[in-house]
Amino acid sequence: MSGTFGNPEIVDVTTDILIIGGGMAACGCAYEARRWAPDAKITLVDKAALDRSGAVAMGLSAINTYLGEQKPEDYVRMVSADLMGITRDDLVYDVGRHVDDSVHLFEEWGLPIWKDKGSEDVLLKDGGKPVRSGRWQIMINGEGYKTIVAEAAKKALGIENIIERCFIVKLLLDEKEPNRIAGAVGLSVREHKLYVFKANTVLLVAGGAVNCFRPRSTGEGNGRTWYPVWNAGSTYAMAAEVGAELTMMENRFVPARFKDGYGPVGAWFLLFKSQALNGFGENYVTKNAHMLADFAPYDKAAVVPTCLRNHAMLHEMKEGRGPIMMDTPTAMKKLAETMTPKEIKHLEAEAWEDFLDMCIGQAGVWAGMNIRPEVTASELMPTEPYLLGSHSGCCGIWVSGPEDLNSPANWKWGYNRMTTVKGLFTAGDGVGASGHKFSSGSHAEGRIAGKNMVRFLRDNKGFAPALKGDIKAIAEEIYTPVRNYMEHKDKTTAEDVNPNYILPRMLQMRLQKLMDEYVAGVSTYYNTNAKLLAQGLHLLTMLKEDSKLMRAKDLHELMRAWENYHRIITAEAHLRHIQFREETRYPGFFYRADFPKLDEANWKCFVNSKIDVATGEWTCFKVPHKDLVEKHYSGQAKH
Ligand code: SFD
Ligand code: AMP
Repeated sequence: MSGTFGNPEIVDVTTDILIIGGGMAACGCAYEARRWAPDAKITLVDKAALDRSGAVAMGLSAINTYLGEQKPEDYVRMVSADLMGITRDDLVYDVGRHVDDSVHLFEEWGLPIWKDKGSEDVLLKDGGKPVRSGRWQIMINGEGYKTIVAEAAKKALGIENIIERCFIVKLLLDEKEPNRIAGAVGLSVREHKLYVFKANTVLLVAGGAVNCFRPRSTGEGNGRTWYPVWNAGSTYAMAAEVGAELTMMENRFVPARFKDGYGPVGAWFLLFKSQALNGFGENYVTKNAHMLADFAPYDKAAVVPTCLRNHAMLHEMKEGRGPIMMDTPTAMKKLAETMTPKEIKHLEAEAWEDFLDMCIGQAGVWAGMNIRPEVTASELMPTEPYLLGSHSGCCGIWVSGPEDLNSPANWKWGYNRMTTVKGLFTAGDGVGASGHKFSSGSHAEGRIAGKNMVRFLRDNKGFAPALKGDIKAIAEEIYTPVRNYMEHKDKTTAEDVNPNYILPRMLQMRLQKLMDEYVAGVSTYYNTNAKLLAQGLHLLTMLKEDSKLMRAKDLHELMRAWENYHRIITAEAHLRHIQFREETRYPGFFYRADFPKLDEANWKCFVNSKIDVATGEWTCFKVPHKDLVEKHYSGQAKH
């Protein structure tokens, strides 16, 4: 039977390993799981097309985690300091010791990696020396990065095991065994089909959360963000809804980016050695160094933590000393001093290529505004908040870690990278309390998860998943926005204006407005307090109630509706965690104005949370933190 709009064909798929998402972590898992389980059925499902889905869609111009001669211990120190002391050393170390192997694979698969003079033709794994932009970062020609990584995943799984354009809406638990994953359900965004997956083990790697907050780009610029718009918090929301424990959901990333185009700054700061200045030409990080001492010892980290750099920038903006400018002309002039005219031309080309490789819109802004970086400085801005666990942020899901690192018992209760729901694994943006993995680390972590899922599969061979819940009722629920539309569309002469339903686009604006105003978005300079949060939660609860009234006039809008639902749940986790943590741990990312200080005595701990699946009740609680690697905050080590 083939489906019609509103009455989809139900497609049943039974598999051993189900991978939800098609990004860096998913591709890593596909590759590794196939190596260890050549005969297992492995199915990957992506809401988009694997070749260009996820954060690496446009490509990237650097791989931000490549250790080379660095020690994993030092990587652990850097990550911990950048995230203000609260990370899981076991998970970070584990990424550190495995990440280079993924980068070597990328090179083998055809990714061009910049090399120092003299080792141009030597592969990294054979001792080739990469061009380092920073201590941890290496430069690449990466516009084809994602297609290259996806190709290997496709080859590993076989195209017949990859389902594209299918948006997973919810995970399903097992009917017989409590707290045991059994499958997932998703809608095709191209055909009238609803997919019902049964699986022994599931990897949930649907990326971070974008567009929970009102973006700076509104009106004609709406739709432009730094992180990918199609990562809608599905990872956090779907995990939370089946009772998986979340961790550090109060954390967020507010990147400093080139204004309006969201172009990344890393290459400019690290490779081109450019400085960011206030409107009066002052280096605000040096100038405001005394302010950062309020957040000791982290101000003495070898690299000033990302949030503290923002803190210094925001101070200038609030005091009226904007705009913040990236001084590209001085940086390029300095570099050109020792260059031939041909090399200077090449440098100018690299300045553009940095954006053409990963953020084409920024090159568009430059072209449209007559900006030549060697002549004109460019404005920077702190963006709207993003929720993620793989870049310079660490919100996510609480997972079991490696067994061999002498970590506390409650950090390694099960299989490596398994969540607190049996059989449900995650990686990349999904794993909390361990940021700075970036593209390479997310791939490596996907591989770690994949290998352990194969072990899990072997140990649970006899398991026959039985889905909890009535699939007919679930299908009905998923198609509610379609019913809302069908039932009410003729009661109006203007399809988009109707008292009986709300457009997903409108609901999204309502969510973004309340998150912006109450939960420390850009309009309050990232400030909030207990009163604002309580009001925000009230409004969010009302919004959640109204979300049942979203309409979908086509499959695309149906996906939009469910993306928004995932955003709401993710936003709620973020809000509740911020409410719970009574201190300002990440100044520059957000401020609890009623608790403006760092409080090491009471809050040097993880904040975890969990939804009770029976009652829907959400609780937050403290989990003790421990350093496994000794930390130094001398400020002496140089980047
Ligand atoms: O310049 C569903 N990142 C950078 N990493 C680097 O190594 N170097 C850089 O240069 C980096 N920079 C950067 C980066 C990202 C972006 C957007 C820009 C610049 C502009 C970060 C990395 O890209 C990032 O850390 C990893 O990609 C994270 O990997 P992962 O696997 O956790 O997420 P993903 O790749 O976004 O994939 C998510 C997938 O899930 C799918 N999906 N599928 C089914 N159902 C659902 N409900 C789904 N929801 C989502 C997506 O389609 C996707 O396939 S720089 O700024 O520093
Ligand atoms: P970004 O382009 O901001 O995403 O950063 C890319 C990489 O450069 C990440 O590893 C960042 O931590 C690092 N980075 C960016 N800006 C700075 C800076 N001013 N100082 C040190 N490291 C930075």
